[in-house]
Amino acid sequence: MSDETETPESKLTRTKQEWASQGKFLTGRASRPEADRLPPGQHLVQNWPILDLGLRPDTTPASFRLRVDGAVDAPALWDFPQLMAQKQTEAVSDIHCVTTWSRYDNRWSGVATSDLLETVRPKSGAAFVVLHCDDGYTTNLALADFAAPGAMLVHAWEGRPLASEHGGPVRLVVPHLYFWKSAKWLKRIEFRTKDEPGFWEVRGYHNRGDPWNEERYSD
Ligand SMILES: Nc1nc2c(c(=O)[nH]1)N[C@H]1C(S)=C(S)[C@@H](COP(=O)(O)O)O[C@H]1N2
Ligand SMILES: [Mo]
Repeated sequence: MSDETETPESKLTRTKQEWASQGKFLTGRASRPEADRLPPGQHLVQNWPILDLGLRPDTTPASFRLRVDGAVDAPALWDFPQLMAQKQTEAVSDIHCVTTWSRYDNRWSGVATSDLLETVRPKSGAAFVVLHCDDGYTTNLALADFAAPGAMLVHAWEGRPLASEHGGPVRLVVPHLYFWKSAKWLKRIEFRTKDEPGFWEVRGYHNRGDPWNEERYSD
């Protein structure tokens, strides 16, 4: 995984693309978060695995810049102190990775996406968000999913600065969707009127990624 140097078309990427074409891990059972905390086909882990393309950017709090642009009335460009000066939120949520591991009770600190939206004010036609990252990774979300309760720009985990291998200084966390939607090393949030599939979404992974509906792969 991430302990070897990998390009985006690495072995891991090819393997995960094969899983998508085979429908690997699908149980065919749907559920709801109110009924089952653990989504179908998932198993619990106690550690926190590292999953990414293996291109570990060296972004630091000093070099961090976050651009928020596209279909918004008030575009923003924040450095790390400016992000820390926004209204801060703490929340606890679970992680569900499409490779079948889930991790409960992660305590995040950062900026709620709902508060970001009040600051940048998406235009009426804005309906999608594309997250751009320092390793070249992208992922897309419907604006409603980006804005959902619990979604936040995270800079700390369990009260400590978010480690670089987990996407620090700043990553997105969208707890109600598979974790590939939770962009690490966030550098740009682009609001759009039209959708634009990201890195895994063009490689056979589902456009939305609801774990309780097993939206692992596109059909
Ligand atoms: N920038 C970036 N964000 C990313 C990825 C990536 O490769 N690059 N991988 C995604 C995937 S597939 C998962 S499962 C989670 C893993 O986050 P973690 O390494 O903190 O567990 O990050 C997501 N966000
Ligand atoms: Mo993943």
